Amino acid sequence: MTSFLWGAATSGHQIEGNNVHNDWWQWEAQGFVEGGVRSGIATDHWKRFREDLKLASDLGLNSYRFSIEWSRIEPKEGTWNREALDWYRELINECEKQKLLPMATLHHFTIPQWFSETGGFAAHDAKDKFTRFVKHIAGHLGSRIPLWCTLNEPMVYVVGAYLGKFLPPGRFLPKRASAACRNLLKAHVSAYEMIHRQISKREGPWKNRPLEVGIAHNLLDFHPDRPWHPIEAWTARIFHRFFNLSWLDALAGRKQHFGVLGIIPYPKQVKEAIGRVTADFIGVNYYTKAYVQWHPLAKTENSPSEIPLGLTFCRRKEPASDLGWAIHPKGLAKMIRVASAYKLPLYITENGIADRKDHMRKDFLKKHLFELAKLIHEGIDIRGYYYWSLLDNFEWIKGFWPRFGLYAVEYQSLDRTVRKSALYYKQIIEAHRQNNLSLPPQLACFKKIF
Ligand code: IFM
Repeated sequence: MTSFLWGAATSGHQIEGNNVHNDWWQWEAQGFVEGGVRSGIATDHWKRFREDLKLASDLGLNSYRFSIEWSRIEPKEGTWNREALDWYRELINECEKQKLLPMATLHHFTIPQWFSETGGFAAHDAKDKFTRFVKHIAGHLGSRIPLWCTLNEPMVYVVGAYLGKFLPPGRFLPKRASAACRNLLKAHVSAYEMIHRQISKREGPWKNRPLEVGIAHNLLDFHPDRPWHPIEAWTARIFHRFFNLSWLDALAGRKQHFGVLGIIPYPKQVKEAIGRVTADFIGVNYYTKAYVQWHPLAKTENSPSEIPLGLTFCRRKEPASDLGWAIHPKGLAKMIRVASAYKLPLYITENGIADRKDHMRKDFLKKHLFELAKLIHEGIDIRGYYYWSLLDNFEWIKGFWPRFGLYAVEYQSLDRTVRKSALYYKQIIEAHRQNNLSLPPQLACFKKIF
């Protein structure tokens, strides 16, 4: 019997600290993060990972999603760092000890500085360099990792790096955006094959579980800001197709459409992805909705000035997180339905809220998990839920102020304190377990708590 995976997710650069060999480290030094903040030692997870995994297990979690930082493993091109590999080996040992099934992500926004200097994922040989790293990891650590995300949020990555300027290199370069989409798909397909090829012998507590490789894909529920406005209505549909569907179609072996007419040139098809399915599951990262705005002259924080379009993530008076992202649980159900049309198993690889005071998180969890329970009850094959994030962490261009954690981190002392909402999450997990429910969990179990 496969039990439902209850997890929390993190990423290397956001928690480990001292990732001095990646592009973010350089970008932070150039002052691109709000207030000139730098990731520094972050949450010092590099030293405290044992304590942190124990905290995860204290909440009753049975899985942990983390990323393997390429720049630590290969700080210079072709130089493999043994110590870093050993650290990840220890992390996996600790997962096993704490009974947390590991889900590893191989690219979570950061890239080694040397790779960025050769063009990163916009360069034609990106796939080969990434695959070399994947081979190294799969060969050395793979036998004990049953679940893999080759890429985290490839569309957020491309938009942030080459259109929206919130990830390095942070320039408006539509041709590179197009090339990066294509190369990321090539890299994914190659990593997908490499992991399956390289890991023949499985070991550890999950050795009998099928090896599953997918991506963690961010889906946004797009709406026109003014429903009557024909350009906004049309653009919302185009963005849905570009941002949400293009990767799902590509993973399903369908025709790829990584372009937007008049903005992002359509790249050539990646032949090796056509006519075959290159994912064993789809990971859904869901947070909020996005209102598309057409304003030929105005410039907003979220709108690159080069195009007359902007995005906002909530309307005035709409309940929203500290980051101003609308709380919209129905959107989770909607996006799961979109992904489920591709007939692959699903994991909710991220869902969470920035809520420093912890006064919205409990309700957020309750409403999103209720939507999830209904869909599982309907028969949609959803195999796990990972809350973002286990700990407060470095929220990229925003710095440390957004607080997503089940555990609050006090950045002076680095003390971790459990949030009340995390105890609520624990209660849900316990109730689910006590009812001894196999998948799909019965709604009754959730109703007891709701
Ligand atoms: O912190 C990020 C994470 O790195 C990717 N998904 C969204 C999270 C919240 O913004």
